[in-house]
Amino acid sequence: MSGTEFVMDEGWLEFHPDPSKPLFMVPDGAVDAHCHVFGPGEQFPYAPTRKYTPCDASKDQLWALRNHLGFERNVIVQATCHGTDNRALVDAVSHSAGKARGVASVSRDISDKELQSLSDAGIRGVRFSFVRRLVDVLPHDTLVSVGERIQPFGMHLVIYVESQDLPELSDFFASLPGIVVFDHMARPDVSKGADSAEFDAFARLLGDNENMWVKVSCPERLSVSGPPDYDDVVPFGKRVVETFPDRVLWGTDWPHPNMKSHMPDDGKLVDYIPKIAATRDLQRRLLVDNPMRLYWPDEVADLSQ
Ligand code: 0GY
Repeated sequence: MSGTEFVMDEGWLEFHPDPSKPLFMVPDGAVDAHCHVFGPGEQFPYAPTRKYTPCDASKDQLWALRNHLGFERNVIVQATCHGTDNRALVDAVSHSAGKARGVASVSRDISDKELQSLSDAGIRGVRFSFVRRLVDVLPHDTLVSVGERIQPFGMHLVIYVESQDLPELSDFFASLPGIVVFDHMARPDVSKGADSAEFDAFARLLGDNENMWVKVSCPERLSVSGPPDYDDVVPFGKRVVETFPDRVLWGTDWPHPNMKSHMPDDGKLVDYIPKIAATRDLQRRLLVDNPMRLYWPDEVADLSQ
């Protein structure tokens, strides 16, 4: 499909052209554990089933951002606009000199051979979205089946869900095998407050299930008070980081798909980190120890010898 021209959706914002240099210096070896590559569409066409057409965001642009922000590694997450065609993701991970791992999207009929080849390429997780505006079918059966089949490959599940759907889905998520990572704190309604019944229920779910991890990412998506401080999201991130310091991850979410209100300055997003992880110890666990354990377990084992 080379030569296909993809036109970014109207109302879409391009990623920040010139993010500020963060004032907060991330610890050595920090991992941006949630970001995407998009296309380029001409080389890696977007899925016919996609709900949006993004702006192209290439691996080289991602590496430039990584270096600018002071990070060392990336976990690149397959976004719904690429469907289950993981070629752009695999291409980026394969050309990262070991500095990136990936989270793919797969269909139920994926073979063990294909899973093995994803694993060989550096894919460590499989993502399912329950966000209704992004997918047509909520993938219950597929998730159970794929969740079981990925375990021998050392992969885990990543789930994108919104808080209003958690009461209905929590028992189901608790029945899943292996590590289960929630994107963006399962998108709480921040206007309700971090001590709301809704967020208490999410904290209880995490407390009851030690296999569950959380990305404390995307204040820019969740905030009502808005940029650059995203103050209303801080109590949510802080609560999760302080209660579950060994099961949290952080990511930029670059290039910020579907952000229509504003486009965040990625440097300011990095400056948000010490507000939710106030000590060097919490920062190191959030940005280095946890993502290394999940995505580069072989290197962590080497270090401890
Ligand atoms: C995100 C957020 C979004 C989109 C996707 O897979 C996706 O298309 O992840 C969103 O629209 O909230 O995680 O980057």
